[in-house]
Amino acid sequence: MDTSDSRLVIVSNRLPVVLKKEGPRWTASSGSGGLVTALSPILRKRNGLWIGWPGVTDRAAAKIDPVLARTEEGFCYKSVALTAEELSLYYHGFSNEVLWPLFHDLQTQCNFHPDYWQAYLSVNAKFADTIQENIEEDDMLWIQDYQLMMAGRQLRDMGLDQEIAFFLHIPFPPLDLFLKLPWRMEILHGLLSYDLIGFQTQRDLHNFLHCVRSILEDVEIEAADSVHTALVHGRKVRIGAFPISIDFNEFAGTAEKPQVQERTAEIQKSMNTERIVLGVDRLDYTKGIPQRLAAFKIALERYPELRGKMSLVQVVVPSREHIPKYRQLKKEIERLVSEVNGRYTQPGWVPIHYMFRSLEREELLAYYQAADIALITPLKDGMNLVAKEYCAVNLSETGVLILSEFAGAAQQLKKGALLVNPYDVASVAGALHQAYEMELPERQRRMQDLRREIRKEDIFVWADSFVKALYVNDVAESPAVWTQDKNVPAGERLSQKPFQIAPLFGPAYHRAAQKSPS
Ligand code: ADQ
Repeated sequence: MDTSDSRLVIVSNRLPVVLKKEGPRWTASSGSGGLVTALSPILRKRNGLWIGWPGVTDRAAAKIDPVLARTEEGFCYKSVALTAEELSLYYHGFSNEVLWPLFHDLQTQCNFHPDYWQAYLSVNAKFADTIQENIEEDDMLWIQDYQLMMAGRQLRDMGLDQEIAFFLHIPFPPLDLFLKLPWRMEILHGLLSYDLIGFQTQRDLHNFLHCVRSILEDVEIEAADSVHTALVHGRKVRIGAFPISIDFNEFAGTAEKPQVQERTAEIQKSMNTERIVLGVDRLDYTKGIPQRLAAFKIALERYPELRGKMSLVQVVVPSREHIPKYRQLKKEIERLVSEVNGRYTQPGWVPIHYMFRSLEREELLAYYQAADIALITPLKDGMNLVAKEYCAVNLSETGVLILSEFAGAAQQLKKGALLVNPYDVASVAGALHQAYEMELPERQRRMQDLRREIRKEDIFVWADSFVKALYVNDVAESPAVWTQDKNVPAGERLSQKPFQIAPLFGPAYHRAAQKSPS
């Protein structure tokens, strides 16, 4: 089949549109963000379609479709209506209380409620229904992220044989953690229903292959340099690492604007400190904010020369506050901030400036630019775009990036960044001191290196390489993707030896799981 002209259909939990109600009328405008920026040109070229939940519950959603049809993107949107209950169990429940913590290695934060799984399946089926109703014969499908891992399986059960790709934006956990998931077999079978599976990093890819080899029978894996192949009952599933990135030129260009430059200078002046350290995160326990504050406190304790000279600006974007764990986290952050400030504030100098709100885009870029040091220390992160955005905006090329080794971005940025273990708060404090003392030539060399790397592998390279891998159905012709170490032969990078846990998963178990997902 010649697929070169096929239409591309993107499916994600949320549509990238901002809906507003003015009186009785709804209006829709295009959302911002890396994904929509990267995919819009491809969707326009391929006369594409984007399917997802519009962000309002089902009663309003009925009125949304005509509004979505009127947006001027050059491609179409189609909404999937969800009830408040579905949203609560599938999105807040299974997606954010089971998959999110487990896939970020934080198993103790999981709530494996059985009702969540049923809701996850039925909402994935709802997405599959909408896809089936709107898809045409030669369409290519690209499904996004952890909320929709079972949609492919449900589409196959409906008899759909189109090419379907899936990209996981969050990490894939190691075997020992994945085994804790009560629905591990179903999820693996679900993922293997896709034709192409993309992960953020080589580590996630290896974790997935290790789980497949250890848990499933009858799946053969052929390792290759870029995209690997799993043979699943005669079907070929291509699996690769495609690290997502940012629109480097757009970030750097916006940072050059006079109003951003002016605001940068204002921020620098108002902080009244020699070095500004910046942390920017959504409120989330995966971002390691309390550990970061503890590290900053240790830095002030151990290196008294930093007092009065180095301030931390911590921006936290409100998120998921209806979940008790997130409310507790907010309280913990506020307690730590006031403890450090209570102890070290001096006339005219404050150690931590804390903001709990979302910033306008240009304001955010001014903070990036004003910062001498970015302190980005998630306990685990799929990629972490903030790290890349900070570097793109650092036009002076004098900033220092301190980055968690558990952020996906660390694999690409390890040469220029100071990598830290976020749990080792004393060594994070040491890295802060090292960044404070670092001479200009070293800072420049590192930042130039970081910016070169990010410019070279921007969001368009990511989207293009993934879409090409989807359209070029031959592994040998698939575009090369970034790999951890190109000098190590693929066969050696991937352990060929399966980890044997077969007694746990005998034939009866496999037969039962194959019958799932209901
Ligand atoms: P997120 O968990 O949302 O994304 P991240 O990659 O850091 O994490 O992206 C956050 C985005 O929010 C950035 O683009 C940033 O500019 C924006 N932002 C941050 N602070 C802001 C503020 N105060 N005001 C306004 N905007 C702000 C998920 C995964 C990540 C993965 C991405 C992309 O969890 O690991 O990198 O998807 O695949």
